[in-house]
Amino acid sequence: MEPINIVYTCDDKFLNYLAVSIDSLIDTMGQEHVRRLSIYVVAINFSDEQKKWLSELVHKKNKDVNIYIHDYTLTGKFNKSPYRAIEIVTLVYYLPGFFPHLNKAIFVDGDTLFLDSVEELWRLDLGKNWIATTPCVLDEMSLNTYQRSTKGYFWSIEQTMNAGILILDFHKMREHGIMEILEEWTEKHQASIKLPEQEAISFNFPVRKLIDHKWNWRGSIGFSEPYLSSIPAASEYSKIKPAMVHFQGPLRPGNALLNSKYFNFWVNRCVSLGLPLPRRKKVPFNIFLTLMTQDKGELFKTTGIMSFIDFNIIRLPHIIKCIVPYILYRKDPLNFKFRTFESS
Ligand SMILES: [Mn+2]
Repeated sequence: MEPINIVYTCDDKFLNYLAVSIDSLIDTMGQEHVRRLSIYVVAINFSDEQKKWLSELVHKKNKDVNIYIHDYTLTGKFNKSPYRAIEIVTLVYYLPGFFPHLNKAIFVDGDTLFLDSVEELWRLDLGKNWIATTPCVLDEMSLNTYQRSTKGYFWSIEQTMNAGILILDFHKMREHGIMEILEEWTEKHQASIKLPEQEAISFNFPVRKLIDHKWNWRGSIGFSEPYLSSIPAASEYSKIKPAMVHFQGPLRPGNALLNSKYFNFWVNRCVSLGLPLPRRKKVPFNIFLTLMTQDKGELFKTTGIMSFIDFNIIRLPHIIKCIVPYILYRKDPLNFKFRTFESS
């Protein structure tokens, strides 16, 4: 049977996220396909102890699953960029070189949680494309706002992308010199880049095979790009039954104290792996305001053209309405009910 290759890039500080993602990946595969799983980790600054712990975790779960750890040392590449993790997020360009024997892989971000078997996604036919991605935003309204996050220009929803999950045809990447194209573009534009690898891929390869949103669902707690969209689009998004949940910083289950279904799934897995739960913090008032906003589309479409003061005058009624709930949230964050788009 053909192996199913999953690749992660991760630095030592995110080992808990990586472990939870891999744990959920194996658990959701099912007897029939799990032995096909080969997990590749590009590991930055991992200690020998950490590598041993991760390998043992995988083999304890299933002795037939392979895990390969490829050490990587940061070199200070693209260091004119204000984006601190640029070298880490652009490692995806180099994967075909790191793993010369592989012809195809699914790249997965570490801050993810699988809820369904990735085998289904592995079967997606890329056609003539070297890459498949999920769009970042949901509708034209969100596109207008998203536009302001970059120097480039997106002319369609499909052109935007979120790099939480990518299907990569390594063979085509080598054949078409994709690494060289992306590296050269990033080198040239590093100083003004905002989302390094996403912009490099989006602007150089605007047409890609699309992956269904359920494979990179970012709706847990309303604080991510899908929520810049209109209420109808966000509401449709909320009905998706996720096959993989991608947590969005700064609101990740490892750092924010929030009452949220998928956060709790993550926390439970983290604890079951014997990992200490990170010190999580209560969210500040400004983020609380965003989480409590019902009509996010209306709110966000104005932010780019308004001053900070005008923006807050306009939402003054919302701010006032949130004061008492915030006091309640501060008292008991894990039982505070947020209005989220998570289906129950
Ligand atoms: Mn992520």
